[in-house]
Amino acid sequence: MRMQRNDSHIYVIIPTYNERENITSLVEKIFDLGLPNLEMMIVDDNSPDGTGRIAEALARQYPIQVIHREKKEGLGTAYTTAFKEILARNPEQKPEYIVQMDADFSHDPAMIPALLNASEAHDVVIGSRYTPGGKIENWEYTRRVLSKWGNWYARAILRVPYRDMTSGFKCYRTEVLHTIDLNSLSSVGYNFQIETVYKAHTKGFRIREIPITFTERRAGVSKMNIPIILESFWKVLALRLKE
Ligand SMILES: Nc1nc2c(ncn2[C@@H]2O[C@H](COP(=O)(O)OP(=O)(O)OP(=O)(O)O)[C@@H](O)[C@H]2O)c(=O)[nH]1
Ligand SMILES: [Mg+2]
Repeated sequence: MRMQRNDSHIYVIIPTYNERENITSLVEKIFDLGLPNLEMMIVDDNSPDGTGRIAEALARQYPIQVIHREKKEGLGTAYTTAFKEILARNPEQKPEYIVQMDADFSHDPAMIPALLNASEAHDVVIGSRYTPGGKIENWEYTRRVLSKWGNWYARAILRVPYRDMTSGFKCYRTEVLHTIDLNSLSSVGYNFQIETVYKAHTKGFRIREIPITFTERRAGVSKMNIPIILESFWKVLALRLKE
């Protein structure tokens, strides 16, 4: 770890919807990493399983801010809500690192230091399943094909070199979030990931992929559905046409 990072703040944002089985152990594992100046934001959409209440209990023990939204409004707006909160706290644009990850242990908290290290020389670091060394564990065939196809489609249409545009495990430097227009991010589902990378790319930010092993959720229920897939199909086209 180099000096620069030791005094800068790290935010980890975790959106949750019905993650009761995962949230406590995930939070513990992240704080057990012992990273200096790490703060967490959990954005919970009034999860019927009580994840929001568990998060509040955790916030009494750890430096966590819980943002409660009234109803399920999608992953994309959960992130932009947290991004805006972080930017509002940091009007001078001090160097900060903003990590985003899923609550379901698909993203291994042990990889957070690697994302942060790579962020010293890059503005956006993507934890990538499709970069050499990256892996996917326990994904059924249809999910693999869908993800591969979605990434191929985004790469081809948007003409960018990144292999894993849909990854939800990333680290941004503050400048990126200050520069891209957060109000223009409109995706509800995983297309949000494509949008953020693409906007950072068009602004000329340095983007790097590092390999991760992605593991299918071990508990809880998937929120993947047909509308989310369709959203990505047409929003990628729309992004390209807006150029
Ligand atoms: N606040 C909020 N969080 C959400 C919403 N939808 C999904 N999430 C969270 O976003 C993360 C990714 O969602 P997942 O359900 O894991 O989506 P996925 O990874 O595509 O699908 P599976 O892993 O197969 O379930 C998880 O932490 C979810 O709890 C939402 O509408 N609001
Ligand atoms: Mg998941």
